[in-house]
Amino acid sequence: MAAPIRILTAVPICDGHDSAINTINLEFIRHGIEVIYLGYHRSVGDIVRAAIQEDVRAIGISSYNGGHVEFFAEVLSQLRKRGANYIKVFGGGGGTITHDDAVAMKRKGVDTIFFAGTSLMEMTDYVRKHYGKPRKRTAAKLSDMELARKLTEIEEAYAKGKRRPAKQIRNPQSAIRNSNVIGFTGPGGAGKTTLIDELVLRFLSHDPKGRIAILSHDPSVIGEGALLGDRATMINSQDDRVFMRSMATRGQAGGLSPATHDCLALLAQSNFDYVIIETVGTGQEAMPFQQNGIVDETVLVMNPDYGSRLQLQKIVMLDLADIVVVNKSDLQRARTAHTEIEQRLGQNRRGQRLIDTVAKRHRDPGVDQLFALIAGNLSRRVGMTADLSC
Ligand code: B12
Repeated sequence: MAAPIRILTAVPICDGHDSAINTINLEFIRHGIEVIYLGYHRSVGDIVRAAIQEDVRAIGISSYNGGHVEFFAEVLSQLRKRGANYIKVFGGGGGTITHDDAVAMKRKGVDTIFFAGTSLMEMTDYVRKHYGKPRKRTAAKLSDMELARKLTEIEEAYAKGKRRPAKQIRNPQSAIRNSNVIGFTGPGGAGKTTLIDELVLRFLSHDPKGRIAILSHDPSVIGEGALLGDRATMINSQDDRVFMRSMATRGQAGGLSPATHDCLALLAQSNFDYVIIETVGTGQEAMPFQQNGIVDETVLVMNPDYGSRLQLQKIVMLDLADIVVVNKSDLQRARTAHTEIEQRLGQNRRGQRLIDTVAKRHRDPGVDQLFALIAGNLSRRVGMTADLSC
């Protein structure tokens, strides 16, 4: 089976009109397209970086607040400068983009502009017809571009049922073992993505030259579309020192995709100081990181509203995680949640750490504590590896 078409959608900077793109995203997904949604109020740089890292075939921009002629032209110019003009640009903006504007935009290289009254089906057919097949691409100019393409190769090999690591991954297991890979899991809505974004801010300021990779997952059924929306939540991770890739689970249960392990191995042997992997929102039975050596540190992010104390006995990850986070600890039930989870972890006698955070709050002391703990644990691990190899 061919891998789904992947496209990126976004709304330009200073524009909060996201209702059109939300509707269009859903229609694309319903027709088997994987949509990486970057959100609204996004700069040209953010859009181009994301398109290259996600290795999409096209960028769809929804623009209502004016300035579209210049904005679309700048996206095209930045793509060209980075050697990525194989990525196509299209979009719409109801009646705010006039027919004359659209003519000028097409002259500058925009594929097409959709006007008010166009049916959703017409737009989906356009995407399938024009972006359905991979395009010939020039040699990758940037290392991020090369990496992005290799990740696509791996995903496509799995989609075609050829389970094999890409030729560039010689030994996926050893590649993963030698790096700082942190796995985040937990139920949907617990705030994993926001927490990761806040940790990224701390990693970036702690190490002014460091680079981070994020492998983020959202659910999908095999052969169907998916909304890959974690980038829309990210603020600090919109940075050239962060390489982020969004993956759909493509029919695999448990929180990760069939291609995750090989993609992670590739990232782990690339030049990143930290690799963060985020699962989809998981259920009680999920053990996403059980596969040999897949991560160095596991963090389970919980919502204080998990139900009764009895529910805690059923969450397998409470036995396996190195660190458990009660996020949204400003909520009323958080204090009770902390006590109950503390008692539950006590039964394991593994010295698992429990931390309360409010990830949505800037400079949250709980997130600072979590960052210090993860960074400390990982550097101890690296130290241990060095000792062992002596
Ligand atoms: C809904 C709306 C809002 C909502 C937005 C809700 C939301 N979360 O999106 C609210 C009320 C919040 C709002 C606020 C504002 N709005 Co307003 N808003 C609209 C409105 C009524 C509809 C836009 C819309 O969503 N249409 C639905 C889509 C599905 O249909 P469509 O627009 O016809 O688009 C078609 C195609 O173009 C295509 N398409 C669109 N985008 C894309 C993208 C891709 C990739 C593809 C393939 C296709 C595609 O899809 C449709 C197919 O038929 C328009 C007026 C209008 N009738 O267009 C004004 C309008 C866009 N808003 C306007 C203004 C001025 C504002 C405010 C500045 C008002 C204020 N003073 O506060 C704020 C700014 C908000 C912000 N932060 O940016 C002006 C813009 C003027 C301009 N640029 O020249 C308009 C045109 C109203 C007007 N006549 O004055 N707005």
